[in-house]
Amino acid sequence: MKLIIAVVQRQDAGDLIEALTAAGHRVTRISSEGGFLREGNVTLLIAAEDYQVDPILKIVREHCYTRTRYVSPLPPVAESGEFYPPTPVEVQVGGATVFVVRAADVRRLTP
Ligand code: 2BA
Repeated sequence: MKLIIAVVQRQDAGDLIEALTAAGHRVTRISSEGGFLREGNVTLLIAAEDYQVDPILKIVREHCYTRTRYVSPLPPVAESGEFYPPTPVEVQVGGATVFVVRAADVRRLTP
């Protein structure tokens, strides 16, 4: 059994969750934020049998796109009177960052 942790862009999350649930997988969506861009993204938790991992990753790959973002770094400390406008830096975000970890057990507890 595996726990798949997938960090995806918010724009891709809705369609991806729909596709995963349509294929019979259970998904938990958690709102998260990337440490670099400090923008909202989505983390999905998907517990699955080993044989389901590859089909799940295929669905993730099909629904997550690479996007280009431009980040303005902090302006350098300038000598008095000088101004250096920061040049935006191009960053490629996505498709998805996926961690596949061994899960000992998955239990749904009821009273
Ligand atoms: P962020 O940390 O906001 O990173 C967004 C994008 O910025 C990254 O896209 C990457 O292209 C770039 N980036 C991140 N750290 C960088 C650095 N130190 N220097 C230069 N560029 C950097 P992705 O690689 O597609 O990552 C998308 C999101 O996935 C990340 O958002 C973060 O939330 C998560 N993530 C990526 N790698 C991770 C890891 N090793 N552990 C945990 N979360 C990770």
